Amino acid sequence: MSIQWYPGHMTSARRVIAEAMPTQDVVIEVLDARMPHASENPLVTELRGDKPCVKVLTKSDLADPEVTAAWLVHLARFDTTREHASGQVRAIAITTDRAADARAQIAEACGALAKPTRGRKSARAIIVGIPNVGKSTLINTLAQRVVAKVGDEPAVTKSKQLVVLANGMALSDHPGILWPKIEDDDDTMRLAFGGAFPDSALDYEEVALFGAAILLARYPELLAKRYKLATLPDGPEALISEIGRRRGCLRAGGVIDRHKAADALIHDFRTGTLGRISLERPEDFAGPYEPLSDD
Ligand SMILES: Nc1nc2c(ncn2[C@@H]2O[C@H](COP(=O)(O)OP(=O)(O)OP(=O)(O)O)[C@@H](O)[C@H]2O)c(=O)[nH]1
Ligand SMILES: [Mg+2]
Repeated sequence: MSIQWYPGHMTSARRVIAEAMPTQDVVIEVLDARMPHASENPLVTELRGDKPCVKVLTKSDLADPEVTAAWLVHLARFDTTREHASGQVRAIAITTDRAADARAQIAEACGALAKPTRGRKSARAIIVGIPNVGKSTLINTLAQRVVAKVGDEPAVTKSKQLVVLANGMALSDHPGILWPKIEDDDDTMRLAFGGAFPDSALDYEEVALFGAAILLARYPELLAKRYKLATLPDGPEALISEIGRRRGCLRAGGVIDRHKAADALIHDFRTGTLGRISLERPEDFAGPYEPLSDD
């Protein structure tokens, strides 16, 4: 599935981020804890260059805790976006359900990496990432007041927001950015399943079938529990049909409304109603994710 969605404000956001980057002391890159690989934007990697970076795996309340722990170990050992291990990258996992913990972890990680430059007393940090990942929620959590509008759809933030925290750190929030061509189809589908693109840009059924395959393979017990299935359907197509039957997604004549059934599954995943689910594990990846040799 290719996604035809690259709103104009993303082009200007990219320019604004590029212009701001030289004066930043640390980059806060917000990733989706359910898919830290798919949600890592190569454009952010390119724009941040050698700036110290805190990778914040957010929405960890929705992700499988064991898998998140594995990602943190993985990301702590390697800066996955580069060829060489780097001391300039730290990874933490947070959830807005635990705001004080989120504030403490970010303060600690930024404090360790960001040294204020150019005679300033406090550091400057820039918050970047893909759409709908939780950037503005994070800036509000850090500021302990509402400075940025948030919403459960992509492209809520359309322009830069600035805030100075109680500790003096200056933070900027930016619109979510994507990169013009997402090379990997599976990455695109994971991003779609998680809500990084507007629903109008999606083929709901295709996205739900993709998610259903992962859930059947990795979280069958959560599916069985949520949809009260004594035996699991033998494939994604059959699962969507069964969800349609169970949830009463029917059209005239008793025909299953597959679009509605797909919508139900996507909604149950995104809201956490199905349970805590990760779509990716570090061991799913080779290439740049291969352990680096010590020499
Ligand atoms: N469960 C859960 N939801 C979260 C968390 N952080 C953010 N959200 C939700 O994620 C949705 C998107 O949050 P935003 O902060 O608007 O995301 P954003 O990255 O600023 O999005 P854009 O400005 O559109 O790029 C909202 O519905 C938030 O309530 C979290 O830690 N856990
Ligand atoms: Mg926002």
